[in-house]
Amino acid sequence: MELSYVQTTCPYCGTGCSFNLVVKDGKVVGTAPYQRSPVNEGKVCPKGLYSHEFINSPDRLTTPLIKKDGKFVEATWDEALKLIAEKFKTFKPDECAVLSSARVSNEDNYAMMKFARGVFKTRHIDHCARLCHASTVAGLANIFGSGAMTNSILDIAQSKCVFVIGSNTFENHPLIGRKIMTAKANGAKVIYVDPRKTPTGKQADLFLQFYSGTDVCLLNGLMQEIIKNGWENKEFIEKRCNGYEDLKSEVMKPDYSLENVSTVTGVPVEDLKTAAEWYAKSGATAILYSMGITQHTTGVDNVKSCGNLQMLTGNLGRPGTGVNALRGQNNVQGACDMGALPVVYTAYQKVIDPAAHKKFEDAWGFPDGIAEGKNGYEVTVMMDVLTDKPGELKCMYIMGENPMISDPDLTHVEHALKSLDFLVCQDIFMNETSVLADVVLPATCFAEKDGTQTSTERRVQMWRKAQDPPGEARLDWQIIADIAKAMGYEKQFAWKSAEEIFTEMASLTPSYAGMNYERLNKPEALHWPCPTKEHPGTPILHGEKFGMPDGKGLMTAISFKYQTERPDAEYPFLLTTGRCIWHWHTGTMTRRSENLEREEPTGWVEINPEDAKALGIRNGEMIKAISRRGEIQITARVTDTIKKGVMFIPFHFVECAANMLTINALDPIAKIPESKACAVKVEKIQGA
Ligand SMILES: Nc1nc2c(c(=O)[nH]1)N[C@H]1C(S)=C(S)[C@@H](COP(=O)(O)OP(=O)(O)OC[C@H]3O[C@@H](n4cnc5c(=O)[nH]c(N)nc54)[C@H](O)[C@@H]3O)O[C@H]1N2
Ligand SMILES: Nc1nc2c(c(=O)[nH]1)N[C@H]1C(S)=C(S)[C@@H](COP(=O)(O)OP(=O)(O)OC[C@H]3O[C@@H](n4cnc5c(=O)[nH]c(N)nc54)[C@H](O)[C@@H]3O)O[C@H]1N2
Ligand code: SF4
Ligand SMILES: [Mo]
Repeated sequence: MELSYVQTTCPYCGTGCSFNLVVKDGKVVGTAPYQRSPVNEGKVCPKGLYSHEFINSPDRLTTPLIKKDGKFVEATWDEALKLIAEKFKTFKPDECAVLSSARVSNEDNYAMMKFARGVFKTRHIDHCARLCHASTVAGLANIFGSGAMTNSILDIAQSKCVFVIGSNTFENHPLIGRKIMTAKANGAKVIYVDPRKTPTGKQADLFLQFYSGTDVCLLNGLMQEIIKNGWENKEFIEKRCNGYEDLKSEVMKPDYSLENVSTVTGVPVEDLKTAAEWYAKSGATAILYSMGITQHTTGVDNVKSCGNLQMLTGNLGRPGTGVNALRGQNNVQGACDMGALPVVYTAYQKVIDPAAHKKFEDAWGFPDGIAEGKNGYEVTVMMDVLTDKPGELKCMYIMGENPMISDPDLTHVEHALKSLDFLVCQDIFMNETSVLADVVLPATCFAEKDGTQTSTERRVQMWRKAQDPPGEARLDWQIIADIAKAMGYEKQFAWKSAEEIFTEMASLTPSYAGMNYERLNKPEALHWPCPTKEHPGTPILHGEKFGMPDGKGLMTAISFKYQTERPDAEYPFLLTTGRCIWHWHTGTMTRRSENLEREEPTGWVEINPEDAKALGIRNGEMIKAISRRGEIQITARVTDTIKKGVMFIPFHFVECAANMLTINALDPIAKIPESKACAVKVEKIQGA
């Protein structure tokens, strides 16, 4: 039988690799290399390689499901749409909240944003970027005027010193990890800062193993050492930055002497000295960071500190430098760009700006107006409002998110979601959240649709349809449009294709204005900002000036603060959480992939051998991990890759869900939860 090949973009991480889907008899049966993408040059990681395995899983949702007497029964689209439209119409505007999705296309997110603001007329729209890079979006916008990765993936290979902090690049952005190795092969030094010696750490020339939550202390210490030695880039600071004196007066405090920093972080003084010297003197140092920096109550502070260090050493706006915030989900950059956030329309046009509000109101022409130009609630705040202010939020429409595994303190999330009057979930699989829904809607996955997604380096790339959806499943944007039409908004949702949505979106979105499907349909695609049809796109930001009103970057004094919950006599260990290479978040896709599930069939807790010995715990033993929020049973993995006093649990596994333990403490500005630091104890299971 003949095989056909459909080029597409990976549905997993923000690296944005391309590959071919192999199609036989109208069904996707495998993946094959696509050599011409400059991002991954035909290579993929295991998730990309096996991304065909979940597509035709027998568990795919194939018809709408309506809950009757506590049980889901199959329904027709007509029944489901009628019920949803009738119910949705009964709520007042701000009683509804929407979770959009970093898993779906730009077109799907734009449709959901328009639905939230124009049909629900609610201010409350957000998505998982809140749990992820909310600190980056807020922090970098504040100091550079733009909240995105400054340089491109290819550019990392040109770096002379790669400083990786709080990113396990080799497991979580493996094809970016490959660029680090290219830089290393060309003579770059790699410095790795993490509580765990991960596969990324194993490739480093210098590994600073430190306590979770002490990032600002460490970064301020490096800055003090740089200034003491006169290694700062005076010309860059003078010409391109404001705030140097503020920054200097903070980091030169005795608190950040290398001796003090060593005590707080647990890193030897000599290693801190070497790091500062390599960093400042390389000529082109790139910072790569991800969740180890952002997921803290000090997330915005941590992000700004990374910016401070790069401004101090003049490592911005040139090849091989930059503040490279590695975005996580395949389209989290795009979902933010599309305005699936409570404070902005597309391209970060503020909802509180009357001109922006009017622009969208006029363009969309809703007969009865769009949501007031006021900020809405973040995902994490929605959950708190649901439990703390009964009756304020009553209805939720969730597309492609699974907060019942991914949000902090799951007991709290369960209370929150159960208090809703009406919940609609739209997904490709039944998940831990949709079991709580009143109606579940079957969506199409990446292999069944055309559309665009925007990778971490702001590169906008295409998805291409390779097979028909299973059963009655519909396109995400189509479902949103069907609901809108059933509620009386025919004209505003009359799109016939994803391309039509893109055209409408681009006309309202300055950084995408010069893009269209024809221009994107090339191996290298385009990086935003791309303001005109002639513009070649922008791989590196901040070349000559920053996006601030006076064009200057803002250095800020950041003082070190500990995390909300520190270990104590009762809960003596620091718990951090994260990922492994084989699995994706809440496991809906990777746990349905035979080859991936076989590698890691369940979760574990990493414990340092000295701690394990003191507790009498053996490698492979089932134990209890307990926090003030809850407890789980989980297998102990005794390993010297983790720092003494720290424990690590991957959050992918429902049977030992890390988020039963995590704390719902939020960064005051970004409202991101502190997923990377709370206090726990572990116990042997009696009789085991
Ligand atoms: N295989 C796989 N890849 C993924 C994902 C996945 O689920 N699976 N998810 C994607 C998504 S959405 C995201 S956001 C990215 C996340 O990518 P990463 O940020 O790389 O992922 P994490 O494992 O959450 O955390 C990174 C590292 O932070 C370290 N860390 C813990 N606490 C601290 C701290 O206080 N400070 C510092 N500096 N480091 C600390 C952890 O030990 C871990 O090695 O990955 C993306 N890629
Ligand atoms: N403890 C702890 N918790 C964390 C983190 C951590 O490091 N530690 N990391 C946080 C981070 S960075 C993130 S990004 C979040 C991720 O959290 P989530 O976004 O909740 O996790 P996913 O598993 O990616 O869930 C996405 C859902 O989308 C569905 N889906 C996939 N494709 C499609 C599609 O095309 N259409 C539709 N409609 N649905 C689709 C999937 O089946 C799945 O149910 O988790 C956060 N939670
Ligand atoms: S590195 Fe990311 S984008 Fe590339 S194949 Fe792996 S999961 Fe997909
Ligand atoms: Mo993420």
